[in-house]
Amino acid sequence: MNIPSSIVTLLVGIFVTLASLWYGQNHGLMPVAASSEAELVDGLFNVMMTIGFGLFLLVEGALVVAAVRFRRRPGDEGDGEHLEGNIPLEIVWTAIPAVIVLGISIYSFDIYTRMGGLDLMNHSMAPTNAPAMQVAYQLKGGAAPLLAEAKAGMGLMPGQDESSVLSIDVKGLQYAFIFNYPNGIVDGELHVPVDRPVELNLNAQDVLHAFWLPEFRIKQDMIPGQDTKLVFTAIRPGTYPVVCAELCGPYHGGMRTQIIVDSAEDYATWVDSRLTAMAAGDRTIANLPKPPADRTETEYLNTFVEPMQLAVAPESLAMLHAHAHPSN
Ligand SMILES: [Cu+2]
Repeated sequence: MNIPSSIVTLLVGIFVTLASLWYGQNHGLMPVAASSEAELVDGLFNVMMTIGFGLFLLVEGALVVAAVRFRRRPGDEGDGEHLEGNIPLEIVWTAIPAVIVLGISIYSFDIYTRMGGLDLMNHSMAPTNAPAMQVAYQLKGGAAPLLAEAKAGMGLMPGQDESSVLSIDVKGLQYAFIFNYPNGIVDGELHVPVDRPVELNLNAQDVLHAFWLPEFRIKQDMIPGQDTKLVFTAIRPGTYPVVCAELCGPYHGGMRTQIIVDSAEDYATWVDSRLTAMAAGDRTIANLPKPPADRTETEYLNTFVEPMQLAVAPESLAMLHAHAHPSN
């Protein structure tokens, strides 16, 4: 049977296209998408997986076909045919990747903009709490420049209402995240209501940390002396991990907590329960990694750092205690 090669090419093209489109939607590489930002990022990621899988099929397919079809036959001791250059083919395989890369770069910039990545351009941010850094910038540039005031990170999505934003301060320290809510609640876990933009103001107390929400597809450095921020909108109630993604010391691997996405009513109930507990005199920070009952915080933390001949930074403990006894 002799099928014309144009038909074979057409069939291969249809198969590769359909297989790539299917794989782009069914690769199963991402955890659940729990924020509106995650849907945008996944859209971009799926397009890249579609293109990448199509290229994989074409390249590996050509390799397998060539290995079988042009294999050395028994008794064939001759050289291969001499081939040199093919200008139209070279133009095609240069132009196609160029178009793909250009397309992905435009699409990814569009996603970045829609996620609020350019928000810091049109906002005047609260000044950083880093006098040393401001001085450094001012010495160089004279007038206080943009960088000392703007917070790097993701802002509001275009069109989102600034007045609806729930703003939470997050402090990273060896080895915990501490969340300060607007009404004075301090917690070791992040509680947010669903479908409402949340702004996290990130800061580190001791060393570089990175605040990562894998299910929300966002991550931001936490930098001592330089505030950063992340704005996101949770779209799926549930409990998801919060992970430190910057090697920050010997117990870095234990620097995780969770984000609890509640309905608006459940979130209000949680706020009320915490406010009631605080009014009753409970000043402890809930949900921090807990030392066993027979050991103090220092002893507990030292079990992680003693083998490395390191000490717990006294400021870290002071920070915990300052939150535990704000009246002192
Ligand atoms: Cu860390």
